Amino acid sequence: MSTTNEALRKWVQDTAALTKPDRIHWCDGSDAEYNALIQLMLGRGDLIELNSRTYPNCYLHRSDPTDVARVEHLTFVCTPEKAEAGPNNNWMSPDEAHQQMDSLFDGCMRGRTMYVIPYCMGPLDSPYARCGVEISDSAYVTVNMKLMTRMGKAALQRIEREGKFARGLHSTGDLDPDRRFIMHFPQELLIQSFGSGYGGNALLGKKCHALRLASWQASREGWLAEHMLILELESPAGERHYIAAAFPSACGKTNLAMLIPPESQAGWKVRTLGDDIAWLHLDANGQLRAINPESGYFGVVPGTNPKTNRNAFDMIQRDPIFTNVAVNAANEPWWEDKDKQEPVTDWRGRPWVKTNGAAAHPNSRFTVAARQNPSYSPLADDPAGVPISAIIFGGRRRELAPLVYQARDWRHGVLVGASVASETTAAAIGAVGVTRRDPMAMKPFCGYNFGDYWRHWLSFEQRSQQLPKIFHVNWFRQDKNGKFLWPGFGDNLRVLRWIVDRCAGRVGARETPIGFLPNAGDIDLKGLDIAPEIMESLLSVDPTSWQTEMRDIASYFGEFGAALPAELVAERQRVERALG
Ligand code: OXD
Ligand code: MN
Repeated sequence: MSTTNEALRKWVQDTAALTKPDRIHWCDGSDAEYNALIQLMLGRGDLIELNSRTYPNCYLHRSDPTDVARVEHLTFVCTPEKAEAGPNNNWMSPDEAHQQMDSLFDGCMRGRTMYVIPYCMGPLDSPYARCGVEISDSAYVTVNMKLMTRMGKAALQRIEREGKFARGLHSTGDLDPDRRFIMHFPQELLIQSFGSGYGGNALLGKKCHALRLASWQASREGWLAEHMLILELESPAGERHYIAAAFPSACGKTNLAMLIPPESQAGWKVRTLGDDIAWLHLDANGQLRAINPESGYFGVVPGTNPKTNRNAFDMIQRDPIFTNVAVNAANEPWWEDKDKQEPVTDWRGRPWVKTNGAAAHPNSRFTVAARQNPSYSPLADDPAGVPISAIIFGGRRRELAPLVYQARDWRHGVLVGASVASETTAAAIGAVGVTRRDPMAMKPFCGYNFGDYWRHWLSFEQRSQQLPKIFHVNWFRQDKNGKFLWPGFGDNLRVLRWIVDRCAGRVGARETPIGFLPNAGDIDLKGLDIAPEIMESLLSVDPTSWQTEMRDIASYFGEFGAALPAELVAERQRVERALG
């Protein structure tokens, strides 16, 4: 197999000349190809078959113990000018990065197969979708790309029709952490990733293409590429709203996108359009519409159980690839908080001993096709996407941020998004539980200067009269003893209901300096055992703490110098003044 697209044919040829693989395999995306690759990896020990009676077609991959999460410190944006990448990114000049990567890629595929993986991010027939080609020497990456994207022949046909595609070159190299780099060249629509076989570092359609390159492209073309889930909320009367929500990695996007209403909320339905990435475009009428560029989930496994997320739990009973989970005596995948059983083998394949810490790696993952989700919305395949009523930002914050508040307008909403802070999680290498600014949950994923990115967000105000309403939520408030104040999970529906009621103009609110908060009694607490004083503290705004927060935001914004939009400075000052 080859291609009629001359640029692609030449790139494959040049890449083969550099990396010197033994074989080149053009992926067609068929099930037969997937099954053959699974067999190949089973034969090599790269995959382990799990109990085929209780977990049919499920496999376990153990990654190198040094290669278990995204590596933000080794991820670079390589633009001609440093200011284009901004203080929010590591920067290297394109010349230097190319030189360094060329020497790493030189001969790195000797003895290996080079997979050419054409993929489409978004429904194949959507004008909002974009194609890419990943070249990789990893069969694990290839099968994951089949689950996560529309991969193969049809994507190649679209590339041949349109002539446009992003290029991603990946090699696992020798997995040496000192020779590991994830480079982005936005102006060349090019990604180069070396030395990691793990998720967001290696499945280049996801964070590298659909967020870093796409956010840069979107800023030039007038749309948004965001780290957001997309869900459909249907009321008992059949009214439907579509909500996009941005939370930092491992803060519950998958759980919210697959929410199961508690018994007391009979008749409400949540359907999933996406759990990680949204591409948002204004249509001809000024309505913001969203597509999910992905077609699979790469979700965090620990904590998934029938109580926290029955849909996710059910959808991974067959067909997923598990990465870095533990195994029980019945050769079934096991992870913390799955059930009361004991693991026998930990994520590294060692006999399980309690003193070694978690049996499954805290960032262990499942990869599964989105259609397996019981709450999957067929609208995820609609080329026109869905109309968004509300955008939600949120973070993991023990203190300060109330359960929910609404920005007073779009400009204030941009400030709320730009001010998001959250405690770090195991999704990236580094300390866990440290609060950091993570604007729009895009800190690790924005492919250009945040100052320019916020300006781009602000520009939507001039382009539409009917933008979505913007909200902030915090499911993670704790008391002095570290106990969560809000039950979260299915009960978050109660907050979503207030949000759509606000969008529909059906409910009032209390105006505060930080935005609109629910009036007492406006969040439906039927069937929930929560003390009134807890609700009061979940919905309180302490002006002194918020003044400190506003000063902290000012000092963070200061890092962006002249790139910081004046409107955002003025908006922050307005809120600070209102706090007294
Ligand atoms: C992810 C992440 O894997 O955000 O989605 O790290
Ligand atoms: Mn993510």
